[in-house]
Amino acid sequence: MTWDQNGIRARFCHALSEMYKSEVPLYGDLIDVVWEADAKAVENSQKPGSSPINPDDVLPSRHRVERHGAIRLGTAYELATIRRMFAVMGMYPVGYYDLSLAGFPMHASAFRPKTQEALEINPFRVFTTVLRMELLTEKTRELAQKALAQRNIFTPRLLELLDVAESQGYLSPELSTEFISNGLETFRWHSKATVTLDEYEQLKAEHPLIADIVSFPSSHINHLTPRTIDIDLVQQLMLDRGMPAKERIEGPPKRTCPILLRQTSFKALEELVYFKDKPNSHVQGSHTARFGEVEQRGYALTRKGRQLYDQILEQVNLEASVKDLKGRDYDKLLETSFQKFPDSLSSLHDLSLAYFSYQLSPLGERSIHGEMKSPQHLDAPITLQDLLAQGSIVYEPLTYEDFLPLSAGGIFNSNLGSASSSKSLIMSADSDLDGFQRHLGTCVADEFHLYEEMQRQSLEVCRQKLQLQKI
Ligand code: OOG
Ligand code: NI
Repeated sequence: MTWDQNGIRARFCHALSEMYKSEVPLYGDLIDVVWEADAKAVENSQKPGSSPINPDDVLPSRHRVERHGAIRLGTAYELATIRRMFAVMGMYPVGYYDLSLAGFPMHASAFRPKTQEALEINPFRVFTTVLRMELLTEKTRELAQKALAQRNIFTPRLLELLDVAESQGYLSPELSTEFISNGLETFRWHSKATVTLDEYEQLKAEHPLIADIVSFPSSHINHLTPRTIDIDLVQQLMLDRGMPAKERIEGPPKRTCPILLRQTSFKALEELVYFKDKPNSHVQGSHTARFGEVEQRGYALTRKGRQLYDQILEQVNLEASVKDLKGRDYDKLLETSFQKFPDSLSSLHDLSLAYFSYQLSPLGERSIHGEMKSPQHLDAPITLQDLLAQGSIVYEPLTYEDFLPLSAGGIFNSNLGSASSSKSLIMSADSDLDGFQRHLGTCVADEFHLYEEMQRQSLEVCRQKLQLQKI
């Protein structure tokens, strides 16, 4: 029996996309806009003087199916169980995100595939936050605990299937199909709240996200984000079509060599909600939770690159707040400040600011087939620099597969209602990786380590092909 975790992940991602399209029609419109923008970007790139984009890199590849989603959980049980569920689809927790830094009583990890092959097939990732009960006031904590204890966001059949998958090590095709349909229920929107309107208001007054996490019977997916190759074009098309787009794109400025992640979104929808009232009756109210988002992914930065990025961004934000710069003025400052960040492939490589994958060039390939004198015959040890200078090895940047929720704080915030009243409690909190991992039941992987391994392995393949002792 072949155990096709990549296939289940791809099918699940597709099914989720179909479900979300029916729940949030504007998401379907956004997908159309992304298709149009990508096709235009490819067309523009064929014009003289532009650097051409190979349509094969965009059209049939991972870009088309690539999505990330976000869910918010309430308890350790929910976190540990979602870990088991994602593991069936070959998705594992990578990175720890302390959201108290932005005033949210939550911390998070991203579940995603870890290997290059799995990412190539379908890089579906889900940013998963969990509430930090200890950061709530006592009254709200009690209310949250009571409401969360009464729900199970997983169907009984899903829990059985997790046991089967874990005990036999795979799911048959029939069970995989059942797994997908049951799994979707965890992410589905429900307009019937599990709390009263008063309780909802109390939760919301402390922080709107607490109300979003605690008040419903599932952990509804709050956005599902497609990837584009030209986010500036998508932003323009969204505005042209009168979609309720955010004013500016979050993340680094537009560059020749894109780095990390740029994101924009359209505003959260106001949804009709039926709150609990007297037995068997409901009162109507509303909730804003779900929004549309689009992203453009750039290169993965090394720790050194990330430090430089954070440092520049911090200076920008400081200066912007002193001078009260917003919108275009902020973007201008961002652009000029980021001129300090090298913007050519060779400088990013030579200064170890980004991660790369190495490959033999056609020249390098010929050398191993004996058509050229192969480098191992040289006496002196060969360095990577030598091989690059000879042209035997070439490199391409690794894509950033993770998140920037704090730089996308604008997105988080633009989609929330009123500000928090317990911010001071949250703002003074320490991060709690240990607590997160304890609740998760496993360690989170270090994202820098994963990229470094990919880089190292690609070089190792080159070394073996060239039959060198060492590079
Ligand atoms: C998670 C937001 C994080 C992103 O793209 O940075 C995220 C949330 O709103 O729950 O999806
Ligand atoms: Ni997102």
